Amino acid sequence: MSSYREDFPIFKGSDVIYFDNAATSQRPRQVIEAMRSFNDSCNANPLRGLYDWSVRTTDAYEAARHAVAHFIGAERDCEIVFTRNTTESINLVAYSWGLANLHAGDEIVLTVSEHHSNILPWQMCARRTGARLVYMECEKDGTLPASEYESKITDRTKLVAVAEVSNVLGAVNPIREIADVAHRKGAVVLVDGAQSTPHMPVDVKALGADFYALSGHKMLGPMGIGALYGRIALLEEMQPFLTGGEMIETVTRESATFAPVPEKFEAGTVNAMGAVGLSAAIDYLNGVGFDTIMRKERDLTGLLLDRMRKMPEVTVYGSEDPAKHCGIVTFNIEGCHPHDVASVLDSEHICIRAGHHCAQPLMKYLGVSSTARASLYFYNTEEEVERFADALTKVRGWLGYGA
Ligand code: 7TS
Repeated sequence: MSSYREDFPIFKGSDVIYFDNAATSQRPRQVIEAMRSFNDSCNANPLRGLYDWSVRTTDAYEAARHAVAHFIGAERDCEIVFTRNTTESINLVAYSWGLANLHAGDEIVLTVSEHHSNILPWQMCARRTGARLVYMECEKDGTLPASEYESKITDRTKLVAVAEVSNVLGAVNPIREIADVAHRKGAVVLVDGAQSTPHMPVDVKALGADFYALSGHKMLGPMGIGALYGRIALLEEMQPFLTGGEMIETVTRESATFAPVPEKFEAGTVNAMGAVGLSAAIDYLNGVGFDTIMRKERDLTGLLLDRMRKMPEVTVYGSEDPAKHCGIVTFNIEGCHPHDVASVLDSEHICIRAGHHCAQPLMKYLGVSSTARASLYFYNTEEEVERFADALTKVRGWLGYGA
């Protein structure tokens, strides 16, 4: 029994096996308590009030910004813009930076394994500016060969937008190497960190990221809070994405001047309680430590892959090496639709994901229309993996295909 599991109220007295952590993680008591304490002690509209509760809300919100900056190695707190999630962070860059800086003939380089959140905003930019999308192809296990980024990032490249970790294969992209090539060509690098911040230490400076997007709900925090890191020089020259209250300096009937970053990008009332929750999630992750998180995920994934290798009807996608999965195990069972696999496992109180995982170009590349996906996190247990593997051996029988 993992002692970490006991920190998560949702598992108390429950036999549910939650293996959909790549979609959203669960929240420990410490996060829930931090949000409750904020709610019960000082909830008010931040940034505008001059009374104690509003000032304390503002302080808590700015402390959370500092926590995120420190967590991902940003030099300055103002390089962190709070958003709703990774999707909004990437859209902010697409609308504010992309539409202003991309032109006909420019190229935006992506990988074929991107989540739709890191494809659609660039399709929009390409449509509206005349820029072109160029895809780097990965190997079947998700590895991105150096020849891809060395050949596809060229003098025409203005932006390279890549996920640090694939949400389907769990493969980690060589961001530093990609960024070095991109910067040599004068391109800007956006990193989608939705699947990396929950699993590994991140240092945006060491990675060479110019922009870095993350979601709180995938790293033990609440839904509705995410962040965008942007290099200060880039953020300062960008126009706002959304406009309205709290992001201005002065407004006349005809025009406005904007507040400095990051307020320029945080129009309207912000999600202060979400930020407090995200900050508590960061404290919790740091308390467990990424060494422990990575070791536990590797051990659990290794156990699951060992069990699955003994099931000839099961095809696993991704690396043979459990350390290269970030807890994500994507698979199919011969003759069974992944939706049926997920539904029948649900009746055993096992939560997994099935479908295209918002990565249809990757599905096409892998030659499948959909897959099942179990995604583990450090609070899962060996016992859960064994119960899940036992259930997998029975899926074909339950679905009427014989044992
Ligand atoms: N990028 C990656 C790599 C992701 O895995 C996801 C969500 C997103 C972006 C979007 O994150 P959001 O918080 O803005 O929604 N991935 C998944 C998933 O794999 N299953 O459900 C959501």
